[in-house]
Amino acid sequence: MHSMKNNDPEIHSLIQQEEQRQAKKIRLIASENYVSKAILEASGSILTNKYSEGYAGKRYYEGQQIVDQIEELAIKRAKDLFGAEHVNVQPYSGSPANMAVYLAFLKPGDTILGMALPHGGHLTHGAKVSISGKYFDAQSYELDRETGRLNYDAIRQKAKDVKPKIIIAGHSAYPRIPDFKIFREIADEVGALLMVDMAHFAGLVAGGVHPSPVPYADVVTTTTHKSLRGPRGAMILCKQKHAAAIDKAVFPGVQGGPHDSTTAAIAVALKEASSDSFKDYAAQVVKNASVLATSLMEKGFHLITEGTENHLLLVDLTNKGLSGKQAAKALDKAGIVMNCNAVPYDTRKPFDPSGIRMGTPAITSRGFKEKEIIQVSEFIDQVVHNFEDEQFLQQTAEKVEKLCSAFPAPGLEHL
Ligand code: DSN
Repeated sequence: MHSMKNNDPEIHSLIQQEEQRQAKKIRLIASENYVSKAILEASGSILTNKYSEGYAGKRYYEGQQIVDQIEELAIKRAKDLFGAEHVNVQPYSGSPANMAVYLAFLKPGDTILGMALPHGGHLTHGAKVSISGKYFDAQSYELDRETGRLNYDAIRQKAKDVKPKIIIAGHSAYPRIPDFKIFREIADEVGALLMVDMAHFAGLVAGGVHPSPVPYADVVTTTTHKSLRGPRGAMILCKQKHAAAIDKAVFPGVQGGPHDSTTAAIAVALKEASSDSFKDYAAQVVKNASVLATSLMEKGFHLITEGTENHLLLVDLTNKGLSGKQAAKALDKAGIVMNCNAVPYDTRKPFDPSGIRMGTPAITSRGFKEKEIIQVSEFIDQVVHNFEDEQFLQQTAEKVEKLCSAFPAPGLEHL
């Protein structure tokens, strides 16, 4: 970043500080990761100079000889990796991707049915504060009060009651594997389309350690930067019969020109995700989450659904005597970064809920395995019990930094 150092030392210095932060902390935000140097290079390439509204062979501006090939390669790689009939790689991120699906199939006021936000749904699945909840009649299903799991009988009944045009599965804070076949059956019973937002677990699907929603869903949306370990972007995968509606909804419906540098970086990420080493990575992500869950439960932590089958854990801290925000703040000071999170039927407010969410994609990318995960669980346990002891938090941060220094993160090996 020599040019930036000369041209804009302030931003240069801030990015360097962020590099240090990412290198020295245990990053457990379930939706974050470390991308490879190759993906960073594509993201920061001269493709950022190009405008390319439209699709390959049908652009509004000229000079698309190279960009068309890049976008077609990204699409081919996504189709091959996920077995999809049609893929659009242009959405800027997950929220615009989901908006495009609604635009493709809905009119304002139509009914959608998604998981309630406090139960692990995403903002764009119909939360009242989101356009998805303001422009549509957004109905929601909740998790079972006893088990914390999806209750398919209740979802079926809700679908019959509200008759949605779209049912949304795939969630942001659900530690279990949804049954896409049952969601398909429910959608068929009420004449709805099935949309699966696989943003969180796309990398696990790519790595073959999570069932794929692609055979069951009319449309699958995903970000590319979570467990899939690509750049900040998104894709929409769909059946061929929906291809024209989806493409038209992305452009010109929701967006203008695609970010070609991101498209190239998505293509690189998809190549990486097709490798055998990515299969090993995905398997280790799940193994690490499972070990972290077991180790925390042994220490008296209450995990929603008593464990995990994917990359994330949701912990209710009520029995530990501190809130999710208090825990997340203390852990951050101790070098362990995660987010506070509502738990199902939470009695606390969303900004200071009862739980914390953590995931293993990023720490697995830097090579943490079972031994390090046990160490992480011990750090978390100790911090939760000493959350007001600033000196203890500082000492833990030093231990965290030492552990991290033995596991250089992808893209940050130069530090
Ligand atoms: N913000 C993401 C998450 O953390 O789950 C979802 O978009």
